[in-house]
Amino acid sequence: MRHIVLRAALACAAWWGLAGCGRTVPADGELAVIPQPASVGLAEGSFLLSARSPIVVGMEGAEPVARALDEVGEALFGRPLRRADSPAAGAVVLRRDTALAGEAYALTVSPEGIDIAAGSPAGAFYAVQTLRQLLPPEAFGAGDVRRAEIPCLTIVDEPCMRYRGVMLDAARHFFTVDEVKRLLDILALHKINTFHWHLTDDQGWRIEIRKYPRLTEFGSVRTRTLIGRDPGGEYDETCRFDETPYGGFYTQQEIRDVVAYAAERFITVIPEIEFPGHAVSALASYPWLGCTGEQYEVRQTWDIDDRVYCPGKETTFEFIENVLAEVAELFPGPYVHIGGDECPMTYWKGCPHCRARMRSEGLTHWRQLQNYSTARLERFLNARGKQLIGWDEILEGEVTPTATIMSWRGTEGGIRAARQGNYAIMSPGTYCYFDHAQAVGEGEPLSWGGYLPVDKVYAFDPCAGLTPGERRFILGVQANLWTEYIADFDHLQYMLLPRLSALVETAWSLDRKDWDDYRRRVDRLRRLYDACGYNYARHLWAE
Ligand code: TNX
Repeated sequence: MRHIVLRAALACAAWWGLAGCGRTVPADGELAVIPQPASVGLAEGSFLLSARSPIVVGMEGAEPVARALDEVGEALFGRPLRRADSPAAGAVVLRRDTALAGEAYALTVSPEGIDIAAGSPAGAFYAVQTLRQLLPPEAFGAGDVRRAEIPCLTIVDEPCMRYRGVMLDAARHFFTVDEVKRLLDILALHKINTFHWHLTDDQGWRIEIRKYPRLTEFGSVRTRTLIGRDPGGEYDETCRFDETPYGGFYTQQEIRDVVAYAAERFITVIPEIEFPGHAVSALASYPWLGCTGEQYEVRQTWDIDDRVYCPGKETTFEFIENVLAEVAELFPGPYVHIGGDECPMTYWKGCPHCRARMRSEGLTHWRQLQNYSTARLERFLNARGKQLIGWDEILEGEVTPTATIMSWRGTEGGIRAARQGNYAIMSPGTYCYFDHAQAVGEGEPLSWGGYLPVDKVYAFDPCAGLTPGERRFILGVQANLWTEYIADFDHLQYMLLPRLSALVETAWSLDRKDWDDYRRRVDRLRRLYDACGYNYARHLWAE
């Protein structure tokens, strides 16, 4: 193969009249794409992509794809690629092929150029991400190569799951707009199509809500932060705190900016506004939201908190619906996540408003008070054209047939949801919690607990225990980055990579998973990580 490539490359270079001028980066000779494409057919020869290769946008809505190619041009040659109106020799052509499904693509590299046919611009975007992995990784970031060699081939590819997500908890620790954008770049490279943004929690409210300014003026800052492992409720003098006030939030303008940046990468953003639990930052801002009306501080430690919204009072629903109305406006995607996890009912049981609500609604179990609230918020969101997602706790008691379940306490919630006809996203702690340690030993940063090495991530089967009929209800999978112990973006990348590359083979190429082959391919991918300057768990590879 190698000599064929070389011969063709020389022929190509001669054809371009460029032989001998400038630096040419040779192709690797070995194909290594993650996630593994559905079919790869190698052909003889290679194509030399150069700064003179034009892009032909022959598909409506594919401008963002052309801009993604521009980024490739900038990384390789130090400048974007130019546009041409009609296919010419050496061009990269983007065109629609109605025979292909929405996210599917066919990428053909021949000595004459690159042809990208796709069912939609999203498919073409994924073809570009594949292309990036076919280019010599060393060339990325150099910005001064003249030509980059790509082997001739045809790749036909499409994902097996329609939901491929990553969640970022921006509440426990805050990540700037720039960092979120860099995260979105990483997700795009891995063909992730959903970014779940956890925006509120006990330790901080991170999204500007015009109607309730105290949420960000007051609720976005905690006066200090626990350092070290959380003892779970017992906070005595042995606990150490960083006494620096910690805060941050996104303005509505910044949210719009991130949503647009994600859309350019064919990533839908799902906002999460926690209700009725994980709410201390909201209650600290507006004490009337809680059962007792007491003034709280924004939480400074982790773990679960008893202080939750009061679903007995109408004013609580007025508040959360006003918040969700602004949120629904900001995020054009189909989903709004309302949390729903880990909601203790301690305060409800002693609250006259909650008791009155139980009576007036004819509820007999306390958990039904949460079911009542979820159903009410779902009606509100549906009326605004949105669908509700909640963590699997919303299945306790009863759930409406139309809510989507995010299964985190194992896959049981997702299985139960699928059996009763609710859509589900599989994100079990056992395989998808990237806040757990990926290695043991000295030098490993403090993590939440749990051990999730990359081979375990790879082994995840989200459809185990489901009949083919039930599998239809599994929309996909998601990795979760909870950030109690992840305080900066470098550390965040370390926790994410390379585990994300393992998970995406489940989301995109489940039937083609092969651990040994993945190991070979990820070795190539990490050189692209290096070239892009991403931080990852390097020690997982023997040099
Ligand atoms: C459980 S997963 C939580 C989070 C924590 C996480 C730590 C879920 C819905 N709730 O509040 O950050 O565990 O792994």
